[in-house]
Amino acid sequence: MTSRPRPHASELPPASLEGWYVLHQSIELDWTGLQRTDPGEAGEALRRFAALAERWSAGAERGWSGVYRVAGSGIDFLILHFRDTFDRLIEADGEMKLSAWGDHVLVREEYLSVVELGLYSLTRELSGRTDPEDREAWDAAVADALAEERRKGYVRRRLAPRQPEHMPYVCTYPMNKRRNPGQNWYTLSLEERAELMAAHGRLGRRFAGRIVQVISGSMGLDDWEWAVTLWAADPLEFKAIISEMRYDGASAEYADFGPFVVGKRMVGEEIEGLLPSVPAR
Ligand code: 76R
Repeated sequence: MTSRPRPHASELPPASLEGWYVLHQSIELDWTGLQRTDPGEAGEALRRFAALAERWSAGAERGWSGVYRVAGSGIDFLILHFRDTFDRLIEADGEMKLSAWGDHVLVREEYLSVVELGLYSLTRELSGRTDPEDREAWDAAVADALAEERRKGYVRRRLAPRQPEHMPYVCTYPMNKRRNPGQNWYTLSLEERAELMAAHGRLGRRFAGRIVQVISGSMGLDDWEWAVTLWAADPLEFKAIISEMRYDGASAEYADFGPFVVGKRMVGEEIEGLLPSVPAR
Protein backbone atom coordinates (compact mmCIF):
# COMPACT_ATOMS: atom_id res chain seq x y z
CA MET A 1 0.00 0.00 0.00
CA THR A 2 1.26 3.43 -0.81
CA SER A 3 0.99 5.93 1.96
CA ARG A 4 -0.34 9.28 0.94
CA PRO A 5 0.16 12.44 2.93
CA ARG A 6 -2.86 13.04 5.12
CA PRO A 7 -4.52 16.38 4.49
CA HIS A 8 -4.76 18.36 7.68
CA ALA A 9 -6.19 21.61 8.93
CA SER A 10 -3.70 24.34 9.88
CA GLU A 11 -2.69 23.96 13.47
CA LEU A 12 -2.74 26.75 16.01
CA PRO A 13 0.65 28.38 16.64
CA PRO A 14 1.46 29.31 20.23
CA ALA A 15 0.98 32.97 21.07
CA SER A 16 4.37 34.54 21.70
CA LEU A 17 5.95 37.64 23.13
CA GLU A 18 9.02 39.17 21.55
CA GLY A 19 11.72 41.07 23.39
CA TRP A 20 15.21 42.27 22.51
CA TYR A 21 16.75 41.63 19.11
CA VAL A 22 19.81 39.41 19.18
CA LEU A 23 22.85 39.19 16.93
CA HIS A 24 25.39 36.38 17.40
CA GLN A 25 28.72 37.07 15.66
CA SER A 26 31.44 34.46 15.29
CA ILE A 27 34.76 36.21 14.88
CA GLU A 28 38.27 35.21 13.99
CA LEU A 29 41.28 37.41 14.62
CA ASP A 30 43.10 38.24 11.41
CA TRP A 31 46.40 36.87 12.81
CA THR A 32 48.31 37.15 9.53
CA GLY A 33 47.12 40.70 8.96
CA LEU A 34 47.99 41.62 12.55
CA GLN A 35 51.57 40.42 12.15
CA ARG A 36 52.00 42.81 9.26
CA THR A 37 50.42 45.72 11.16
CA ASP A 38 52.41 48.25 13.14
CA PRO A 39 52.09 46.99 16.76
CA GLY A 40 51.44 50.49 18.09
CA GLU A 41 48.57 50.97 15.67
CA ALA A 42 47.07 47.55 16.36
CA GLY A 43 47.45 48.14 20.11
CA GLU A 44 45.60 51.43 19.88
CA ALA A 45 42.79 49.84 17.83
CA LEU A 46 42.48 47.07 20.43
CA ARG A 47 42.45 49.55 23.35
CA ARG A 48 39.64 51.43 21.67
CA PHE A 49 37.75 48.21 21.08
CA ALA A 50 38.19 47.25 24.76
CA ALA A 51 36.73 50.63 25.74
CA LEU A 52 33.80 50.03 23.36
CA ALA A 53 33.25 46.57 24.89
CA GLU A 54 33.16 48.14 28.38
CA ARG A 55 30.57 50.66 27.21
CA TRP A 56 28.52 47.85 25.61
CA SER A 57 28.51 45.85 28.87
CA ALA A 58 27.46 48.79 30.97
CA GLY A 59 24.48 50.22 29.07
CA ALA A 60 21.89 47.68 30.09
CA GLU A 61 18.58 49.57 29.82
CA ARG A 62 18.16 49.30 26.07
CA GLY A 63 20.47 46.36 25.52
CA TRP A 64 24.07 45.30 25.92
CA SER A 65 26.78 43.30 24.14
CA GLY A 66 29.17 40.72 25.50
CA VAL A 67 32.52 39.61 24.08
CA TYR A 68 33.46 35.96 24.68
CA ARG A 69 36.70 34.09 24.11
CA VAL A 70 35.86 30.83 22.35
CA ALA A 71 37.52 27.43 22.52
CA GLY A 72 37.00 25.37 19.38
CA SER A 73 34.62 26.08 16.50
CA GLY A 74 37.51 27.48 14.43
CA ILE A 75 36.89 30.99 15.75
CA ASP A 76 38.45 33.19 18.43
CA PHE A 77 35.51 35.24 19.69
CA LEU A 78 31.78 35.36 19.94
CA ILE A 79 30.10 38.72 20.26
CA LEU A 80 26.55 38.62 21.50
CA HIS A 81 24.49 41.77 20.96
CA PHE A 82 21.08 42.38 22.56
CA ARG A 83 19.20 45.58 21.62
CA ASP A 84 15.64 46.80 22.14
CA THR A 85 15.15 47.75 18.47
CA PHE A 86 16.39 46.38 15.18
CA ASP A 87 17.81 49.79 14.28
CA ARG A 88 19.92 49.86 17.43
CA LEU A 89 21.14 46.34 16.65
CA ILE A 90 22.40 47.54 13.25
CA GLU A 91 24.16 50.42 15.01
CA ALA A 92 25.90 48.05 17.44
CA ASP A 93 27.01 45.87 14.54
CA GLY A 94 28.44 48.91 12.77
CA GLU A 95 30.26 50.10 15.90
CA MET A 96 32.34 46.94 15.77
CA LYS A 97 32.78 46.51 12.03
CA LEU A 98 33.51 50.16 11.31
CA SER A 99 35.92 50.59 14.22
CA ALA A 100 39.69 50.42 13.68
CA TRP A 101 39.59 46.99 15.34
CA GLY A 102 37.10 45.90 12.68
CA ASP A 103 40.03 45.95 10.21
CA HIS A 104 41.78 43.20 12.20
CA VAL A 105 38.98 40.68 12.50
CA LEU A 106 37.15 38.35 10.15
CA VAL A 107 33.45 37.87 10.83
CA ARG A 108 32.85 34.20 10.04
CA GLU A 109 29.18 33.71 10.94
CA GLU A 110 26.33 35.90 12.02
CA TYR A 111 22.92 34.95 13.33
CA LEU A 112 19.88 37.18 13.74
CA SER A 113 16.96 36.44 16.07
CA VAL A 114 14.64 38.05 18.60
CA VAL A 115 14.05 36.93 22.19
CA GLU A 116 10.85 34.90 22.18
CA LEU A 117 8.57 33.56 24.88
CA GLY A 118 6.39 30.82 23.38
CA LEU A 119 3.22 30.77 25.46
CA TYR A 120 1.95 27.25 24.98
CA SER A 121 0.00 26.76 28.20
CA LEU A 122 -1.61 30.19 27.86
CA THR A 123 -2.65 29.46 24.25
CA ARG A 124 -4.06 26.10 25.28
CA GLU A 125 -6.03 27.71 28.11
CA LEU A 126 -7.42 30.42 25.83
CA SER A 127 -8.49 27.90 23.21
CA GLY A 128 -10.67 26.25 25.88
CA ARG A 129 -12.55 29.53 26.40
CA THR A 130 -12.53 31.19 22.97
CA ASP A 131 -13.01 29.52 19.60
CA PRO A 132 -9.85 30.06 17.50
CA GLU A 133 -12.01 29.74 14.36
CA ASP A 134 -13.77 32.96 15.36
CA ARG A 135 -10.84 35.11 14.20
CA GLU A 136 -12.00 38.40 15.64
CA ALA A 137 -12.80 37.05 19.11
CA TRP A 138 -9.61 34.96 19.07
CA ASP A 139 -7.31 37.83 18.07
CA ALA A 140 -8.87 40.04 20.75
CA ALA A 141 -8.49 37.34 23.42
CA VAL A 142 -4.85 36.76 22.44
CA ALA A 143 -4.07 40.50 22.43
CA ASP A 144 -5.58 40.90 25.92
CA ALA A 145 -3.71 37.90 27.29
CA LEU A 146 -0.40 39.09 25.79
CA ALA A 147 -0.85 42.57 27.25
CA GLU A 148 -1.46 41.03 30.67
CA GLU A 149 1.62 38.80 30.36
CA ARG A 150 3.76 41.78 29.38
CA ARG A 151 2.80 43.56 32.61
CA LYS A 152 4.42 40.83 34.72
CA GLY A 153 7.87 41.73 36.04
CA TYR A 154 9.38 38.28 35.46
CA VAL A 155 8.09 38.24 31.85
CA ARG A 156 9.66 41.64 31.18
CA ARG A 157 12.92 40.43 32.67
CA ARG A 158 12.94 37.38 30.40
CA LEU A 159 12.29 39.51 27.33
CA ALA A 160 15.31 41.68 28.18
CA PRO A 161 17.84 39.08 29.33
CA ARG A 162 20.98 39.88 31.33
CA GLN A 163 23.85 37.52 31.87
CA PRO A 164 24.35 36.82 35.59
CA GLU A 165 27.80 37.90 36.72
CA HIS A 166 28.52 34.57 38.37
CA MET A 167 27.78 32.73 35.10
CA PRO A 168 30.57 33.81 32.70
CA TYR A 169 30.32 30.80 30.33
CA VAL A 170 28.15 30.75 27.22
CA CYS A 171 26.89 27.94 24.99
CA THR A 172 24.92 28.81 21.89
CA TYR A 173 23.52 26.94 18.89
CA PRO A 174 20.71 27.17 16.36
CA MET A 175 17.81 24.77 16.43
CA ASN A 176 14.87 23.57 14.33
CA LYS A 177 11.82 21.49 15.06
CA ARG A 178 11.49 18.60 12.60
CA ARG A 179 9.23 18.58 9.62
CA ASN A 180 9.67 14.95 8.54
CA PRO A 181 6.87 12.69 7.36
CA GLY A 182 5.45 11.06 10.50
CA GLN A 183 7.55 13.36 12.67
CA ASN A 184 6.34 16.85 11.95
CA TRP A 185 6.16 19.31 14.85
CA TYR A 186 4.09 21.72 12.77
CA THR A 187 1.25 19.29 12.15
CA LEU A 188 0.93 18.21 15.81
CA SER A 189 -2.16 19.55 17.54
CA LEU A 190 -1.75 22.44 19.96
CA GLU A 191 -2.66 19.97 22.71
CA GLU A 192 0.21 17.62 21.78
CA ARG A 193 2.75 20.46 21.48
CA ALA A 194 1.58 22.02 24.75
CA GLU A 195 2.03 18.64 26.51
CA LEU A 196 5.53 18.18 25.12
CA MET A 197 6.52 21.75 25.96
CA ALA A 198 5.15 21.45 29.50
CA ALA A 199 7.35 18.35 30.03
CA HIS A 200 10.27 20.26 28.45
CA GLY A 201 9.63 23.17 30.84
CA ARG A 202 9.53 20.85 33.88
CA LEU A 203 12.87 19.34 32.90
CA GLY A 204 14.30 22.81 32.20
CA ARG A 205 13.23 24.12 35.59
CA ARG A 206 15.27 21.40 37.30
CA PHE A 207 18.27 23.41 36.10
CA ALA A 208 17.03 26.63 37.72
CA GLY A 209 19.96 28.42 39.33
CA ARG A 210 22.48 26.41 37.30
CA ILE A 211 21.55 27.49 33.77
CA VAL A 212 20.04 30.69 32.43
CA GLN A 213 18.52 30.11 29.01
CA VAL A 214 17.48 32.54 26.29
CA ILE A 215 15.33 31.27 23.43
CA SER A 216 15.31 33.65 20.50
CA GLY A 217 13.10 33.03 17.50
CA SER A 218 14.47 33.40 13.99
CA MET A 219 11.67 32.29 11.68
CA GLY A 220 11.82 34.80 8.83
CA LEU A 221 15.01 36.32 10.27
CA ASP A 222 17.65 33.65 9.71
CA ASP A 223 18.18 30.11 8.44
CA TRP A 224 17.12 28.12 11.50
CA GLU A 225 14.00 28.51 13.64
CA TRP A 226 15.58 29.43 16.98
CA ALA A 227 18.85 30.33 18.61
CA VAL A 228 19.46 28.79 22.02
CA THR A 229 21.80 30.75 24.31
CA LEU A 230 22.75 29.29 27.69
CA TRP A 231 24.85 30.80 30.47
CA ALA A 232 26.36 28.87 33.36
CA ALA A 233 28.99 29.08 36.10
CA ASP A 234 30.55 25.84 34.84
CA PRO A 235 30.69 24.62 31.19
CA LEU A 236 29.82 21.08 32.33
CA GLU A 237 26.30 22.34 33.06
CA PHE A 238 25.86 22.72 29.28
CA LYS A 239 26.72 19.08 28.74
CA ALA A 240 24.38 18.09 31.56
CA ILE A 241 21.28 19.99 30.39
CA ILE A 242 21.73 19.23 26.71
CA SER A 243 22.30 15.51 27.36
CA GLU A 244 19.19 15.32 29.54
CA MET A 245 17.06 17.18 27.04
CA ARG A 246 18.10 14.86 24.21
CA TYR A 247 16.08 12.12 25.94
CA ASP A 248 13.04 14.29 26.55
CA GLY A 249 10.17 13.97 24.02
CA ALA A 250 10.26 17.50 22.56
CA SER A 251 13.99 17.25 21.73
CA ALA A 252 14.29 13.48 21.26
CA GLU A 253 11.55 13.31 18.62
CA TYR A 254 11.47 16.77 17.14
CA ALA A 255 14.71 18.74 17.52
CA ASP A 256 17.55 19.27 15.06
CA PHE A 257 20.62 21.25 16.07
CA GLY A 258 23.21 23.39 14.32
CA PRO A 259 26.82 24.02 15.31
CA PHE A 260 27.59 24.69 18.98
CA VAL A 261 29.82 27.55 20.15
CA VAL A 262 31.16 27.65 23.72
CA GLY A 263 33.10 30.49 25.31
CA LYS A 264 33.80 32.66 28.32
CA ARG A 265 32.87 36.31 28.80
CA MET A 266 35.82 38.69 28.68
CA VAL A 267 36.21 41.92 30.58
CA GLY A 268 37.93 45.02 29.20
CA GLU A 269 41.42 44.30 30.59
CA GLU A 270 41.33 40.79 29.18
CA ILE A 271 40.53 42.18 25.75
CA GLU A 272 43.34 44.73 26.02
CA GLY A 273 45.72 42.03 27.19
CA LEU A 274 45.22 39.96 24.04
CA LEU A 275 47.71 41.71 21.85
CA PRO A 276 51.09 40.88 23.45
CA SER A 277 50.46 37.32 22.28
CA VAL A 278 50.16 38.44 18.66
CA PRO A 279 53.71 39.47 17.67
CA ALA A 280 55.04 36.41 19.52
CA ARG A 281 53.35 34.09 17.03
O1 76R B 1 5.90 27.00 30.11
C1 76R B 1 6.70 26.07 30.32
O2 76R B 1 6.62 25.26 31.22
C2 76R B 1 7.84 25.91 29.35
C3 76R B 1 8.61 27.18 29.19
C4 76R B 1 9.51 26.95 28.02
C5 76R B 1 9.21 27.13 26.66
C6 76R B 1 7.91 27.57 26.02
C7 76R B 1 10.89 26.52 28.10
C8 76R B 1 11.55 26.25 29.30
N1 76R B 1 11.38 26.42 26.83
C9 76R B 1 10.40 26.79 25.94
C10 76R B 1 10.49 26.86 24.56
MN1 76R B 1 13.23 25.73 26.32
N2 76R B 1 15.07 25.13 25.83
C11 76R B 1 15.47 24.75 24.57
C12 76R B 1 16.77 24.18 24.66
O3 76R B 1 19.11 21.31 23.59
C13 76R B 1 17.90 21.06 23.51
O4 76R B 1 17.46 19.89 23.56
C14 76R B 1 16.91 22.17 23.33
C15 76R B 1 17.50 23.55 23.50
C16 76R B 1 17.18 24.25 25.99
C17 76R B 1 18.49 23.78 26.58
C18 76R B 1 16.09 24.84 26.72
C19 76R B 1 16.10 25.07 28.08
N3 76R B 1 12.71 25.87 24.34
C20 76R B 1 11.57 26.42 23.85
C21 76R B 1 11.64 26.45 22.39
C22 76R B 1 10.58 26.99 21.44
C23 76R B 1 9.66 25.86 21.02
C24 76R B 1 8.42 26.31 20.28
O5 76R B 1 7.99 27.45 20.44
O6 76R B 1 7.86 25.47 19.55
C25 76R B 1 12.86 25.89 22.06
C26 76R B 1 13.42 25.71 20.68
C27 76R B 1 13.51 25.52 23.30
C28 76R B 1 14.75 24.90 23.38
N4 76R B 1 13.69 25.61 28.32
C29 76R B 1 12.90 25.95 29.40
C30 76R B 1 14.99 25.41 28.81
C31 76R B 1 14.97 25.62 30.26
C32 76R B 1 16.22 25.53 31.14
C33 76R B 1 13.68 25.94 30.60
C34 76R B 1 13.15 26.29 31.98
C35 76R B 1 13.42 27.76 32.14
C36 76R B 1 12.71 28.43 33.26
O7 76R B 1 11.65 27.97 33.70
O8 76R B 1 13.23 29.50 33.66
